[in-house]
Order: sequence, then structure tokens, then C-alpha cells
Amino acid sequence: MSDTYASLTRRLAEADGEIARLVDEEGRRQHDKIRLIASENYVSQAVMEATGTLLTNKYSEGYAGKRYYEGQQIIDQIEELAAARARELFGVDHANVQPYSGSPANLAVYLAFASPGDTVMGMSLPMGGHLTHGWSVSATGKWFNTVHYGVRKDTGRVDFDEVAELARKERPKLIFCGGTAIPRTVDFAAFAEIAREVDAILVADIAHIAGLVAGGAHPSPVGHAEVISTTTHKTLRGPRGAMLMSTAERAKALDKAVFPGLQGGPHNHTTAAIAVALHEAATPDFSTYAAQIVTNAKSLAAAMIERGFDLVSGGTDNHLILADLTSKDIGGKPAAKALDRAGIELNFNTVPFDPRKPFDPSGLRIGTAAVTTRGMTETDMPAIAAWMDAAITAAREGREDALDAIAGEIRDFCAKYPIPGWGA
Ligand code: DSN
Repeated sequence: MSDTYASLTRRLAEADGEIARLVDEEGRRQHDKIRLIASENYVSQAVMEATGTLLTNKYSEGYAGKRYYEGQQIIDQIEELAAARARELFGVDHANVQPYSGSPANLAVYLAFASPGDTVMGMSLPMGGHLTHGWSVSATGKWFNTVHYGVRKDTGRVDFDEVAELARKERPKLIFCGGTAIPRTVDFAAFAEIAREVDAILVADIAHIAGLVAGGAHPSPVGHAEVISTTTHKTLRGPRGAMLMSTAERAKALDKAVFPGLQGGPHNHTTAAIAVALHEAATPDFSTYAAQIVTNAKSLAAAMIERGFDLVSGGTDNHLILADLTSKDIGGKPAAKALDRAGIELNFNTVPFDPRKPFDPSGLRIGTAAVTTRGMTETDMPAIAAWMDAAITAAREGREDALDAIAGEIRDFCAKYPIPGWGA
């Protein structure tokens, strides 16, 4: 354990050795592995410190200047600063920084602009959408009449003819674009044109790509989507939380839906950490990081293709790669488990038109944000692809010793890339 880390957790270790030990073990795990889960990252020490402040002690239901508890002199300033930084960074009229996470943020959008039974439209989950875009097992799918678009089988990209046709037929109140497993640029302008034609509100869920948008590595939805929803902890590299952004016209309904519609007191320690992350995201270094994420993803994709991996859509434009392992003769789940043992952490995922079940699908989802934060570059990506290929071959052949040997190599490799908050 590093000195910095030990001093930060000294009192925790004194008070609760068991939890301190587990936190430390998680630190080692995060340090020793190549982390490729597309929705994860490493936050800065500053973001971590803001998250661990005494702001967690305060209740502040309501909004700045209109709270239901006294003692908001400081909290109001923190929340206003976070919202102002979000408005400035993304160039939006309005930002609400209170949603607890992405799913509650999206629920607030439904509450603001639709009523139970209304029709809403989103990308289907197995095609790359999100549960809260109306998937059947989610409350959004149970309470609303949801219709879904997908991608074309031949290109792996959104089929805008299908989107337009479905929108004209179903006349949804809301159209969600964006998702959780989309390796290509989201064409916000094309979605906006369709939404305008059918008089729907376009909601851009940029949870995965918010850091790329902020850093100029992905087009912005501003000017196309009236409502923008995002988590703050993926490519944006903040604490676990979310934000809703919108045009001035949509602001009031969104705020009312978040509080008192859905939530109680905001998590003020998270709000402060969001403010810190947004401050970091406004720097030139962050734009360099955002561009490097994409460079790394393209390099990793190319190296994987060379090694015979089939990639949905044939590659990537952003931080995310979706591999279909059918040609590798192994399911996504056993492959992900073997890779984890070999020191590469990612998740199994459905691929479009997947013949297998969601809990045992054909694919792997891979993201390059966390390795980029650690300082890995495009020159490191071929080695990662080689380890992935070797681990998958070893898994298929049942050679567990080979997985352990790879894990050792990866531990040595990772030692060159310290992580914030842990390590020498
Ligand atoms: N957990 C998010 C992701 O991994 O993309 C979705 O909720």
C-alpha cells in the first residue's frame, strides 16, 4: 500500500480493519489488471477526496435558494458551481446535477415529459441501448408503451430508415438515442430531424461518451437534443453520479421531476466531486486524454482484427469495441471469466442479432477509457490484443496455467502505470 493511500485511510483502518483491508485489496486488483470495462475509469485523487468530504453530512432537499432545510449557505454555492461548470463545459442552457445515477436521471425524463402508457422509443438493449430506454424488464418498459429500433445486420450501424418509419408509425413522445454498447458515432442531427418530424422530444443519453463530447472527440448533441442525460463516472471521469442538461424550455419540468418527483436530498459530496471532475474536464489535458481514448480504441480494434476477432460494425469511432466471439468458438461469458483470471477485466455482452441468451451471449464489450487514464497509448494496444487472444485460446483449450502465466505478465506490465489513490 502506498504512503498517500495509507494516510488517507488511516482512520478507516483503525476503526474497521476488515473494510480497510477489502478496500486495499480492491486497490491492488484495480492496479494489477488491465481494466477494459467500457463504463469504468480511474478518477483523480482530487475527485476521490471531494467524494470523501463532510459534505456527506448535509441534507439539502430542493434547489439553491429554495431548500427545505436550513444551513445551505455553502451547499448552495457548491451546487451552483457544479451546474455552472456543466453549462459552460457542454454549452447548454440548463444543468441539473442532482440525479443519483443514470437510471434515476432517465426516469426523471419520463416523469417530466410522458405519462404511463405513452409511447416512447429507444434503441433495443441487445442492439446497444440501455435498460431505461424502455426495455421490457425495466420499469420504463413496464409503464410505457415502448418501441425499439436497432442496427442494420450488414453494417452494425443504426438503421435510420427503420428509425424514421417506426417514429412515423408510432408517434412516440420521447426518442432516446445513445446507449451502452455503440461503437460508432451517434448521429444526433439525423435523430433530431426525425424527432422534429414526429413532434417528439429527442433525449441524448451520452453516459458513455460524455468525456469524449466534453473533450471534443465526439460531436455534441447540443443544438439537436432538447434533453441530454449522462452519468458522470464513465469517460467523463467523475464520481458515480449523473446530470440532466437541457434547453431553457425543458428546464423546469426536468428539475421538478428530479425533485420532488423522484428523489430526496442530493448527495452533496458527489455534487462537489462532479464539480471537480467538470473543472478537470475543461482543461487542455482532458482534451488530449479524450483524443487518446479514441486513438487507443482504434489501435486495439485494428490489433484485434489482425488476430481474427470479428468486431461489430468492423471497428470503432469512440472508446468502445464490441467483439463477436462466434468465430473464436467460445461464448462471451466463459471468455470474460478466463480473461479476468488472466488479468484483463471486461464484460460479456450481447451482440446485435445474438442467437445466444443475454446471460450467456456471444460477445465481449471493451472500452479504453481506464487504460488511457493510466497512461497507456496506442503502442501498448497490440500487446493487449495479443494477451486477449492468447487467453481466449487457453480458455478454449482448458489451460488454466496459461491464464495464470498471462496474469503474471500483466501484473508486471501494469506496475509501470500507477493509478490515482493507490500504488507506489
Ligand atoms: N452500467 C452501465 C454500463 O456498463 O454501460 C449501464 O447501466
